[in-house]
Amino acid sequence: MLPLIDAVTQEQVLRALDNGEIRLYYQPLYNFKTKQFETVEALLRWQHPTYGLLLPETFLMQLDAIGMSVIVGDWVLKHACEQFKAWVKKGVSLKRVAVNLNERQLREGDFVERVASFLKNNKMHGHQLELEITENIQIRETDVDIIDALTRLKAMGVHIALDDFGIGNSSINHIKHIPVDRIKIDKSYILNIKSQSGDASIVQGFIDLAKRYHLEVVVEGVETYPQLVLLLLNEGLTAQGHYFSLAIPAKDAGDFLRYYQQHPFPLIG
Ligand code: G
Ligand code: MN
Repeated sequence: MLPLIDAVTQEQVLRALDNGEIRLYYQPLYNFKTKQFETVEALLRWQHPTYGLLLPETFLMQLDAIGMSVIVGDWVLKHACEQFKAWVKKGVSLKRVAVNLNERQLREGDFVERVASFLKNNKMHGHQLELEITENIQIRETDVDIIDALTRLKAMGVHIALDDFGIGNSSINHIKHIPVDRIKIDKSYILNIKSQSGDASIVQGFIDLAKRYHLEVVVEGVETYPQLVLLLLNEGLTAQGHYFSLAIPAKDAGDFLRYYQQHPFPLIG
């Protein structure tokens, strides 16, 4: 586990956004059915002058504590949409860009309108954006405002993914009352898979469950060929992980996508 960074001020965060220390990396997701990288997930990184390259888990709580999570969340949405548009303009064939949401963003009264304006400003269709909701955002059936916002987003064509599936205590409940398009099985399950371990059957159980609810499945954290073999046994999955690509800067992600539009991804070797 990385150390959490010390107290950070609003000014420092604004400056870091401004001077490019806080930036987006992108990780492509491979669809086994179409054999294409159809989605990229935008992932926040902070190239910190003192601490080096920081992953979001080391600073998101700090942002939240100083009331900056909505500002940074909106910044991510805006930049991911702009990047998507720039790729499309350059002829990269990409179905959608995925963005991680935080709970406060989702609870803002005008969130749906803000998403609509980011889409409009970048001439994007709703279906070209995926919003990932993490399992640790507790959404109850009584959270009518959130469920209403998600329902309106879905009506705009926006895809909704349930991130970190399986590690929260409400995974199954969530897929029952949130309008979800796909689940992303948490990487901890796949990282632990060794032959015949219980985790392989848990992953299979999640896949079967998703099928019953007609949801797409993304398996996260695929790093090795043996992990991939398990996934090849199921049809139509999408996979994400270091086996395919790390999260990489936008320029590299564009090159990667363009290359694999023309060449099959070598699943073996
Ligand atoms: O919670 P979420 O699924 O959005 O987290 C994505 C994080 O997981 C990113 O920081 C990304 O770099 C990391 N990640 C992506 N693929 C892999 C992988 O194959 N192995 C490991 N250990 N981490 C990964
Ligand atoms: Mn995610």
